[in-house]
Amino acid sequence: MIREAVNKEHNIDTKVSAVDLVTETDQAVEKLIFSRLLGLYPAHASIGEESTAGGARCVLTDTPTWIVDPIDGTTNFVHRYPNSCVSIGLAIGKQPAVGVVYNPLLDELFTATRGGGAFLNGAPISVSRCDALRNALLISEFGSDRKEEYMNIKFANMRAVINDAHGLRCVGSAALNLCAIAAGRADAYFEFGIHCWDVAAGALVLSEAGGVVSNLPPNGDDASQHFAAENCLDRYDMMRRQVLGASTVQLAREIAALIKPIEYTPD
Ligand code: LIP
Repeated sequence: MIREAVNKEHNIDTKVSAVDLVTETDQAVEKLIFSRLLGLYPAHASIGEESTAGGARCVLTDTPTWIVDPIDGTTNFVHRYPNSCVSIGLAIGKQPAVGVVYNPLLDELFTATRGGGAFLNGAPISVSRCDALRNALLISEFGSDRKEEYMNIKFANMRAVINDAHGLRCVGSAALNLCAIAAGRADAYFEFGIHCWDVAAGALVLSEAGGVVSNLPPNGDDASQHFAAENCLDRYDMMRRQVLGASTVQLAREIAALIKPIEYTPD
């Protein structure tokens, strides 16, 4: 549906801000996914980007919950920049259990199950093992919130990491950013203002590929303590609207010590 729709004229609407875009394809894809999934699993709960925009409650409970972003990278989709995907996560007991991220334009399917590894088109993937900022390719995003105070922090964070890093990319899809780290195509990604549907699937893909997924330590806390545990996914709260994903604990720790978290109101 996305591949066919990308070259057609879009009916573009806006949501929370003038740059928070939605098209009829986002809505149609989400409807299709939920009708199939909830038809198969009627006792399960659901959280979807477009359902939430339409007024549905966005609450994560212990009930198995399908968390769906029908097009992650809607701005790319609207502009025909080939970096958008469908993101489907299943959380059980609030923990990511299944993650599926599909970029139909490049025909790339990332999958993961808890404890079962991570795959790209069926082949196992793993992170780069980069453990120092001076060797790292980074990804971050501005998101769709243009509030001056937060924009200043986002610019300052990018400024804080770029001197030492090999480079910094903004490519417009949180789920694909996490999968890029998982596949060793980049080494770390951080963003503030994302939602649970942007990260539910990609966080598991990255963790299963051997990477680190975490919230940021609150301002002033010691980053080295925060990243002491190897498996941070257990403690990752996807409702907190922030993510730091990295190939290694050492790299996550180095970045966390340089950037300032933004505490958005949780989902
Ligand atoms: C987008 C993200 C992107 C982020 C935007 C937005 P959408 O998702 O994946 O990385 O910067 O704020 O959340 O709106 O295209 O599904």
